[in-house]
Amino acid sequence: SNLLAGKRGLVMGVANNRSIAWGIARAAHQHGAQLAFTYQGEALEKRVRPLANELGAAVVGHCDVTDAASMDAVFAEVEKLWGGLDFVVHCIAFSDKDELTGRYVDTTEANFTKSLLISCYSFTAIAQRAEKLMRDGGSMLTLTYYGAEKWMPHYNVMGVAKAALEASVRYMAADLGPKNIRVNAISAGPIKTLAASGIGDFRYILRWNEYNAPLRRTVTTEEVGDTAAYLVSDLSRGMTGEILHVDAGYHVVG
Ligand code: 0WD
Repeated sequence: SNLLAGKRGLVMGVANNRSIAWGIARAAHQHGAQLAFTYQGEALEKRVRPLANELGAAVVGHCDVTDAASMDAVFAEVEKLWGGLDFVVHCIAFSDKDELTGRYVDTTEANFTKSLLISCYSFTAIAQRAEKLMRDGGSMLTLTYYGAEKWMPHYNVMGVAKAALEASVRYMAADLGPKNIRVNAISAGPIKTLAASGIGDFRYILRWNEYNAPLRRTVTTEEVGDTAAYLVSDLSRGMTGEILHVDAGYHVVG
């Protein structure tokens, strides 16, 4: 379709072809969006460049969200490329794998700080930069998980980080609404990605969702992508500060 024709979107957090960010990019591309990707480090650059080429997307450079200069640089690239921006998709999270098992209460200060910085504050830091380029309004989107709302086994500090991320969606929606910039999140059901493989007993969580979600299955990155296309499009123009569950309905039973 041409739902997103004329829209320019920055997609952050493609690691490989299983990434949720890649599912979102493909959906946005199908609906006519122009895209730009960032990558984190040289190892991922090798994976991201061919994926970007598949969609005719630009690659605007290395971005590590713990390095403000690298964020400034990619937004400067976006401004050079397009002169403005219509949407940004944030698909970035991190916790030390050793703390994605066992008890939350044992979280170290160092990993707490790093997890919250990368998984929560980075969306705010990106919003600060994207706001300047969204002169005609825009849409900002992040990814969250049900572990923000309820205790989930092994999710630990990530659950606390996602709760903070969801709160930041509401605060930024209020701050940026007067500029017609909308801020929303998708709460995705579990999907086997690189990041997810760090979570203890992840296969059991997938199986549990298959047995218990209303649709009796898990979701795909394509399904998350289709909802993302809606959220970055004008079809959702009356929505902001929303957390939409794309989880085969698990949140009504879990
Ligand atoms: O079940 C799942 N997979 C779910 C994921 C369910 C619900 C939500 N999510 C969220 C994640 O928490 C994350 O916010 O979706 C988002 C995307 O995650 P993903 O697609 O599951 O995982 P992946 O393909 O690994 O992409 C995450 C990427 C990183 O990959 P790795 O695995 O190399 O850490 O986040 C990026 C990196 O590319 N990332 C960073 N980017 C810039 N600076 C940084 C950083 N410091 N750290 C991680």
